[in-house]
Amino acid sequence: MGLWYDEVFEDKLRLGLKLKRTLFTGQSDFQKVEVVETELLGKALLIDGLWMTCEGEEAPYHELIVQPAMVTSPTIERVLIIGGGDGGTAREVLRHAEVKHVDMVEIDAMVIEACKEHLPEIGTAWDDPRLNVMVGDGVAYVKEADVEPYDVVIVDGSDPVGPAKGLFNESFYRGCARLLKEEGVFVTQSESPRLFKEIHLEMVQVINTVFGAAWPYYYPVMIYGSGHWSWTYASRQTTPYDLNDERVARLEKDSRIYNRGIHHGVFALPNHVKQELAEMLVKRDA
Ligand code: SPD
Repeated sequence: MGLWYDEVFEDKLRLGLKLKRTLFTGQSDFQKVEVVETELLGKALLIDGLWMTCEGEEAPYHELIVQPAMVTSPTIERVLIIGGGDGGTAREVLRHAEVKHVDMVEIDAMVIEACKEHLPEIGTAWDDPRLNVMVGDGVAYVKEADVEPYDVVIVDGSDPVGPAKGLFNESFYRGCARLLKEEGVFVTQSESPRLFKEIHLEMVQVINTVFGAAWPYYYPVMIYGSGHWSWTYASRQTTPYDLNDERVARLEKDSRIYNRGIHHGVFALPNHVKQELAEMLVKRDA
């Protein structure tokens, strides 16, 4: 049988991958951090026993959390990333030459160090001079930071347990809105619409309340529970349909997943979600 690593969902479902070997295990002040090598999906990061990212399935997650916001925000000079300690989100943001400055606030230095050492294939932009990495609490940052507003704010956190719990409530989203330009774009990972449907829909509802509009979008990510993952896009003035054609054309050339068709496709909603969003009065134009 060999050695397997299973993420277990409430003692009801397991998401397991067969391991080749363990590369790193550490206990930080916040959480257990592990890097393993799997048979199927290459090297992978786990936090508190939950799959966070892996070489073989990181592209759909990182391209999709970043690019819909980056091709629609009118300007993309200043970007804030909360979380993102593996470096994949920063890498995707920094593909755009228009980006001048990225602040990244990751709570756990051990995640950054373990990923720099063992997952350099994911975080390929650590040395980019436009990237400013701060080890600190993203919740406090969005509440207190006295900085110029950002064009794009991206929340690339873990699940709503442990230190990431504070990234899932109205007060946190209000902090993100405070730091965002009026026409800027906010995006967060928003859990599985199948396995964690209630959490997902509640997030969309609260984000809609804060920004006045919210667009959940979906794409498969095999390494996360149910394989059906979501992100939620929000803006006070911009919509996911305000595409900058030049940016899309540049990205399409060397993205693994992202292209114009995918961009439109991910925002298509199943009927039951449309109905649930309408009942929650989430403003939608498609
Ligand atoms: N269930 C896991 C959700 C993880 C979302 N963030 C992953 C971090 C990848 N940069």
